[in-house]
Amino acid sequence: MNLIKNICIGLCTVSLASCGGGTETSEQQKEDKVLIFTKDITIVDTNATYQTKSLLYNLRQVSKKGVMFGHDDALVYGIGWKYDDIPGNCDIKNICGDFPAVFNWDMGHLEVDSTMNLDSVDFDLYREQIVRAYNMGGVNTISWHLRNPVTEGNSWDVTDSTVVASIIEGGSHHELYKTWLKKLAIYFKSLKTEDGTLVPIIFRPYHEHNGSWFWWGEDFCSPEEYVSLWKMTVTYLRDTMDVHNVLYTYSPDKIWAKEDYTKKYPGKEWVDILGIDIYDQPEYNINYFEILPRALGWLREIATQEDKVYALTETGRKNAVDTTWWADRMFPIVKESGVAYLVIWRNHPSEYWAPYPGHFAVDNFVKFYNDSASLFLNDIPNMYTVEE
Ligand code: BMA
Repeated sequence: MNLIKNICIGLCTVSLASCGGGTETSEQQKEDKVLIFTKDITIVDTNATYQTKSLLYNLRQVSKKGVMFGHDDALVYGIGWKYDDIPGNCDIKNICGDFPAVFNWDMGHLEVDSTMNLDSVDFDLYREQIVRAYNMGGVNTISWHLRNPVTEGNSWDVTDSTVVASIIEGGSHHELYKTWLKKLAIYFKSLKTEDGTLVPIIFRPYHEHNGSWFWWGEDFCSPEEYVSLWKMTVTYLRDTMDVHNVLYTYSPDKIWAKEDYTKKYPGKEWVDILGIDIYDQPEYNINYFEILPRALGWLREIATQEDKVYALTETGRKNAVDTTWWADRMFPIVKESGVAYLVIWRNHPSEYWAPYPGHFAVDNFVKFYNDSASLFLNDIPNMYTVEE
């Protein structure tokens, strides 16, 4: 259905243009072009903005060239600094000379009207930095460690195992939950450049749902309930709130069998990017170097079948303790996998995932940076337009 609509609109308007009517605006021409480029791609929101559709198209193109490097909260704090003290600072830039290509931000606590997210970053500063990242040519991804709408605890509060059932249609907290989604929608629509262009974001709600550490996790909802929550979220943002600058990512945690990945998959029409979170956690007896290539192989097969771009949406070795991890252990596996990007979590004194100036793993990180397959900000094309 979506596909047919796309092809039709694309070809109809282009044929009019080629008649030389001369009345078409350049905006319309851009729109025509992106429709042609994306005509074979299923997108969750067929009314997504030109820049958002272009981003989806370009993620596919870039994944053929290399893997974009992403870092959480890269522009707002790092080891030994905060934006308020050193605006413009960035640990990654300081160790390799370039910014990440992908920036992750977490919306946790926006839903309860907090001025700061769960990691104490001001939401106005976040907005400014999301727009800045876009203006620099970077890609913005958004995670959401939201609070528990039933118990009022946090994302990790799993004391009530019926939260998902309570917030989907027919549930006791459904109306309340819609007010949370509304706040998210208003924030997403406020992400605009000076000329009013909406900044595209890649939204990754209800992640790691095959683990049981978040209230939306494996033990706390059935596949039907999870899928219903997913569809309700998309429908509310896209159709009720008219949010059109979003691509949607589905991202379970590590998997032990291929079918684990799709157990709660909402379907091809409801997901734009297939993600997976896999951490190197020897402290939990996790053999990352065995699990990672196997899981990414399955992800590639599923993504090929679904015709989706895919990504390693979270990975890392806590406190960067392995000196050869970046260039010699993790990246040789990831660069062969076909993922469009990988994201490393935040650099905070309580936990850091990337080296910083003076850290013993800097040399190995720079070796990773120098690998032609790792893509930092200066390595990526304009992600927000389509080119021949
Ligand atoms: C988690 C941890 C938390 C943090 C949250 C959101 O994985 O890093 O400390 O609050 O992400 O960034």
